[in-house]
Amino acid sequence: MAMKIPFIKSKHTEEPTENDGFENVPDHIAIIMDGNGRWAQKRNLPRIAGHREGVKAVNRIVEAAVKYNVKTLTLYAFSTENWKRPKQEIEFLMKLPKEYLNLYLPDLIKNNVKVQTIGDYESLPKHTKKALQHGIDQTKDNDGLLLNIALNYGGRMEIIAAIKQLVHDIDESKLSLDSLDEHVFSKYLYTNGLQDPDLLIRTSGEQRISNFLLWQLAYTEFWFSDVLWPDFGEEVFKEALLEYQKRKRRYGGV
Ligand code: V0D
Repeated sequence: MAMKIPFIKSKHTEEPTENDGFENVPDHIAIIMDGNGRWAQKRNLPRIAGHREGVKAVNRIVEAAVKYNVKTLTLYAFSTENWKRPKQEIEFLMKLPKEYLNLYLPDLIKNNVKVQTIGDYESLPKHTKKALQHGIDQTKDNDGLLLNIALNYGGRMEIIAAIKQLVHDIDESKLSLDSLDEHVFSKYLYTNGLQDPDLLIRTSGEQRISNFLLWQLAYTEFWFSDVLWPDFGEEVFKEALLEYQKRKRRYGGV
């Protein structure tokens, strides 16, 4: 018989955290937050209105992830391909980390959430880096949910960057080619130290991985939803958890 786990203690607050009896919650969930533009289009609003609404959905899912005791949440916020978008849209997007943190940093701190980023951080605008650095600094000692924001991230680029560093280390005799294996290679990725995602969620009906976490998704369960990201919330998130639980049960018996 499967055991119900009605309460999970949150380390920070010492308050028991309700998790609705979910067992086998994925430790690491990655999400491709798609459908913001379509959400806006349907309402005759500019695309940026969809992005802004998407920020609220991020907050809902962070809160749900805390509640269900997820350890790591990796959100695909901006891809290396997104630089091809109109300049005005990019400028708006680059202000969203600050907008998000202005609204929600106190909640993140209260909920013991640690903010981190993966991707090419250096080529972001200065003001974006400043906002991110503030969020990272303010939450660096937290040990609850890891909120991992993929920003200026591309999976192929990540692998190339890893290989460059790896070859450099071989040149400097810090690494021998003989010792190279999957475990060693993964240390050169942005996700160094993180476990691979257990579950990938993509919203808005598209069923592709779009250059997200190419190496890390090798054994990940995929779950797709037609719901547009700005409409995403705890209810749909729970559906994904339930489906994940079912799949695990099926394979667990074999
Ligand atoms: C736009 C939908 C939160 C996807 C969500 C460009 C695209 C809203 C953040 C964020 C974005 C949260 C915490 C943090 C840094 C960023 C965010 C971007 C876009 C980057 F520490 N939403 N969000 N960042 N969108």
